Parts: sequence; C-alpha cells; structure tokens
Amino acid sequence: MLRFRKTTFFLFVNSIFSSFLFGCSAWQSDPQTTVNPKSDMAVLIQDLYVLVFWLSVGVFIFIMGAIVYVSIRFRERPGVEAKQFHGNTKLEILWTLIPILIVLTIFLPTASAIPKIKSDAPANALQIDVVGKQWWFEFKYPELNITTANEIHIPVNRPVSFNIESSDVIHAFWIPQLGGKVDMMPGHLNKMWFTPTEARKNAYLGQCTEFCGTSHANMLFRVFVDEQEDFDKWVLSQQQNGMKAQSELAKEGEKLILNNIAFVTDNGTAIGCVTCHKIEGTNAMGMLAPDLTHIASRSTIAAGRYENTKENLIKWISNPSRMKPGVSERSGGMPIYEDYLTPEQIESIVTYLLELK
Ligand code: HEC
Ligand SMILES: [Cu+2]
Repeated sequence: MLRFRKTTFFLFVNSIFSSFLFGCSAWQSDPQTTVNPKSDMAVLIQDLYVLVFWLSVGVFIFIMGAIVYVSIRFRERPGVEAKQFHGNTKLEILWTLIPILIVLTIFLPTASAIPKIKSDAPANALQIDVVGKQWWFEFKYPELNITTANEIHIPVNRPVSFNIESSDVIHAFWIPQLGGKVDMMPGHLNKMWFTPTEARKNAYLGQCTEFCGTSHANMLFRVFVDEQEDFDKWVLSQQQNGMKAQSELAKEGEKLILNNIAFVTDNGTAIGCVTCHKIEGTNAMGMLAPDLTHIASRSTIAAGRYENTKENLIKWISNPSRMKPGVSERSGGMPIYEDYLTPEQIESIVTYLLELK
C-alpha cells in the first residue's frame, strides 16, 4: 500500500516538474505558435480561433453549471423522490435555436475569412518558389534571380506569394506565426500568400508538417522578416557569385571541391560535391542539393537543424547521416566523406565554405 502511494506521488511530482520544464523551453526560444500572429492572414485565422475558444468556454460553463444545478436541485433525499421529466416543447425549441445561433456565429466569420485567405496575391507581391525535398527546402526568387535553401528573407509590410511544390513525396509548408499550412505535392502547384507585419532579428520558425520519411522531424526552415533596407542589402549580396577562396587553407578546400579529384572511390565513381551542389560562378553546377554559393550567410545548416559553425560543418561533411538520419542512405543522398577524405582535407573544405559569405 505504502509502495503504491510512493509511486503515485513520484509520478505526480514528476509530471508537474516535466510540464514546468516543457513550458520553459517553449517560452525561452521563439515558439512555433499560432496564438501570436505576425501577418494579416495569420491574424484572420487567430481571430476565428479566439471566437470559437470563447464560445466553447461559454458552452462549457453553461452545461456544467446546468448539470450541477439539476443534480442538486432534483436529487433524491430522505422523503423526496428524484424528479423525472418527460418532454418540454419550450425547452426543445430553445435547445434547437441556441445551437443554430452558435453555429451561425462561427460560420459567418469563417465564410468571410476563407475567401480572403484563398484569394490571389496582389500584383506587387514578392514571388518565391519553394520546393520540398527529402529533407530540406529549396527557395527561389524568380524575379531577383536568387536561389537558396532553408532560410529566406522577406521585407516587412509587402505581400509575399509562395508557389509551393515537391520534387519527391508529399511535404507540408507551415510558418505558424505567419501562414500555412499548405501541402507540398509532387506535380501540383499550391499557392499561399500573406503580408508580414513585424520585422525582427530572430527568425520565424517553419517546419515540414507532413510525415515524409526518416528525417521528417529534421526538416525545418527559417523566415527572416527584414526592414526594406536590410532586405535590399541581403538581395544584393545573394546576387553575387561565390567568393574566391582567400586563406591558404580555403584555397586547398576550393581545389578539392572544384577539381573533384579526391572523390574518386575504389570502384571509380566520382562523387564530388559539384555533382550535387552549386556554387555560382564556378564549375560546381549540381542541382540536386542546397545551393552553397552563400552558405556562410546562413545561420543554420541541414534544413535549420544545426547552427552553421565550423564544428558542425566538419561533422556534417564527415558523416551527414550521423547528424540527420537517412541523409546518406537515400538515393542521391550526401555521401559519408570520412571514408574518402582525411580530417585535414575536410577542414580545408569547411574553411572554404565559411568564406562563401
Ligand atoms: C550525392 C549528392 C551530394 C553530394 C555529392 C554532396 N552533397 Fe552536400 N548535400 C546533399 C544533400 C541532398 C543535402 C541536403 C541534406 C538535408 O539537409 O537533408 C546536402 C547538404 C549539404 C550542406 C548543408 C547545406 C545547407 O544549407 O543546409 C553542406 C554544407 C554540404 N552538403 C556540403 C557538401 C560538400 C562540401 C560536399 C563535397 C565534399 C557535398 N556536400 C557533396 C547532397 C550531396
Ligand atoms: Cu517533409
């Protein structure tokens, strides 16, 4: 008996403590939340949520109150029998009318919000093409001639229109504070647009929200909402070709990547970076993997999963699958280079990558 109580007590304390820790983590970082919307469309959705929430609170309090009242008022007591009721036309009309009113109160604002959310983007909207891939996001700005991956910048207070697709399985595109979620389908274009209303230094977090294989949970992205001036600067820098290597070490790395020499395996197949990756202005023209032209300008690697540091890049190139399960195993996936390159070679490659600002 004592033992049972101890276990129960432990579970109770444990659950309270873990809820507390859970709350802390969500509170400290930028949460992926819908209840703090920062775009016109996200506000429309949030207003509907708030309306339904308070209606539910009202219904809950009314029903619970009525149950408690009836249970006490008409209960069986010594000398009093529990009361039974059979039919009451007035009440029946009332409890048909009230739900109809509630449903209408929800339906009318919903029916007015959905066409706005689904409408075509205004003509001045910034166009961004996004393609979901196992397990990262490719972003293109067709009018600005920019290609990047997993991190985008958009200017505040200008509509952005996303043209959403997938090149393999079904993914989904969602930035809880800004907009979505929209399915990313192979061979079918979906659209979504919104106007971000708050520029800030920290990114808005986005994520794939349709299970898409081993590393689905590691498929994240970041949206930076910039003041116009900062956005223009970003655009200018992204339109440049990849930098030439500066330091001696970086020059070695550049040679390794661009000459493809070190990557001939025992059975003779070349699996150099240039097969899959692009560095604008060089012979690295691969289209299968994230564009590396400005890899050093991004704050994260591996689809928002790890900070873009020297240490993480070394780990990534040595063995990407150890950092993101499934990456090397899938066909066309990034090879495990610790099998072909020395740690010194990998370090020189990373030194070059970090100069690609
Ligand atoms: C067979 C194709 C392939 C080859 C060859 C390849 N990669 Fe990759 N690489 C990928 C894919 C696919 C990803 C995206 C993985 C993900 O995030 O799920 C990636 C991701 C990366 C990233 C992270 C980019 C980002 O923005 O998240 C870096 C850096 C990188 N590769 C560097 C290299 C280097 C350096 C080489 C050569 C030594 C190389 N890759 C060779 C396919 C390849
Ligand atoms: Cu996915």
